[in-house]
Amino acid sequence: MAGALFTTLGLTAVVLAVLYQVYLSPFLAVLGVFRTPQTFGLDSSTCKRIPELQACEKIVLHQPTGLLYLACSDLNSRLQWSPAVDLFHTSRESNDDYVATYDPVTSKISRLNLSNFKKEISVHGMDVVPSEANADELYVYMVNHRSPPAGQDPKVVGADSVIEIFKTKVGSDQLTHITTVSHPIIMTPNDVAGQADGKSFFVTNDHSSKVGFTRVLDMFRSTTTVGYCHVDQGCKVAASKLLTSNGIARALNDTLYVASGLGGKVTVFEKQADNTLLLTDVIPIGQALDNLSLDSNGHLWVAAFPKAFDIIEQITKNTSHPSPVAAFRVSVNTGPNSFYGEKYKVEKVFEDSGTIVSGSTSVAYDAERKLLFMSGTSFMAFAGVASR
Ligand SMILES: *[C@@H]1O[C@H](CO)[C@@H](O)[C@H](O)[C@H]1NC(C)=O
Ligand SMILES: *[C@@H]1O[C@H](CO)[C@@H](O)[C@H](O)[C@H]1NC(C)=O
Ligand SMILES: *[C@@H]1O[C@H](CO)[C@@H](O)[C@H](O)[C@H]1NC(C)=O
Ligand SMILES: CC(=O)N[C@H]1CO[C@H](CO)[C@@H](O)[C@@H]1O
Repeated sequence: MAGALFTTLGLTAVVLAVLYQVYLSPFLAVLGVFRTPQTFGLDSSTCKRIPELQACEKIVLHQPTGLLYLACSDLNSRLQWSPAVDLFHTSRESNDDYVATYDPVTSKISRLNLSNFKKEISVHGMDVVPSEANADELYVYMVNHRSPPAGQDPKVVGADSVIEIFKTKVGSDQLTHITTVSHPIIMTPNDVAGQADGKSFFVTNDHSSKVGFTRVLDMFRSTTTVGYCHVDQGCKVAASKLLTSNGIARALNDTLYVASGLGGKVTVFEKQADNTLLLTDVIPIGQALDNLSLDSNGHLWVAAFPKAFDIIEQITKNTSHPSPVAAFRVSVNTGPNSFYGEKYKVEKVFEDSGTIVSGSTSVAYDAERKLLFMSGTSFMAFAGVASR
């Protein structure tokens, strides 16, 4: 009997060890539970903080002018209403959110006036795309986490999230609303990659349901999707069975990159003629990831969290809690290793323990002016980075 018991115990230990190796260990590694963040690549003397711009979750660079478009909120509102992290402490969406431009040359911040739009906006992911007809005209695609219709409890039904499409001119202080796209496929939108026609976009869903326990299981299962929507034709699922989809970025040749937040990797897709996405590559990064952006050299910039639990603490509880940050640059490998199957070169450009920059969720690189911009739920900063 004792022999059988030991065999059972031994087997259980083996099963647990295998489970640990296969599931938990890579997960804990990505989350950085045992990681000590490095400190390099950022110099506080060349960094500038912009205290007026707080809680800006997404920044988009307009490369020709160097102007930045930011989707911002207010620290306190973020702790009250953040559907992506199950914060519904108020029954209504935040009414302090706004879109601003920032000019790094003059340091001028302009809050944009939303015209033809009477509702509230609760921002999250955003994309700014020059129109294919006129490069001075920009389409702005925005996630809007609206509150559900009156009488419905957001804790029960979740947010009524939609994508808003606005139009603006480069440098203008006015965003003119074109349309609201609401569809069941836009369920838990996180980020959006817009097309130059002002009518269509890809959107990532960061969970498989708006509320409930299945959202916890989403951390371990490949359950999230990327949707494709066209204002005249509706939406469809463009890619599915993805792990914790987060930021999305589109290259001009219709390659799309989707960050897998807890997977610590970037998935690469080619857009097909029917607007579905074909998975072509997976780029391992090894840290919990957030938003992505492409620079004009075709390099992909990835904002990452060396210590995932610190950013969770900062986003959901204490906006002053320091959260280490890192940025990675991904380029096509042209060196000798490309022969051995390393198609992409992944470089860590900087890492900081949270003293200079803390909790950055979005990074954008101006390759012409050699300026790196970072924004996060609790701050914004920018730094000059040597070109390599
Ligand atoms: C915003 O734009 C509308 C329409 O042009 C205008 O009536 C309003 O005064 C503007 N508001 C601000 C604060 O500029
Ligand atoms: C598409 O563009 C990206 C970014 O410039 C580049 O890295 C990638 O190799 C291109 N893909 C194809 C299939 O040409
Ligand atoms: C928030 O974090 C800061 C920095 O670690 C700490 O000093 C402060 O006591 C924390 N506040 C709360 C309410 O825990
Ligand atoms: C588009 C976007 O903002 N995506 C992520 C950026 O970072 C915040 C904070 O972690 C996330 O909540 C967003 O999902």
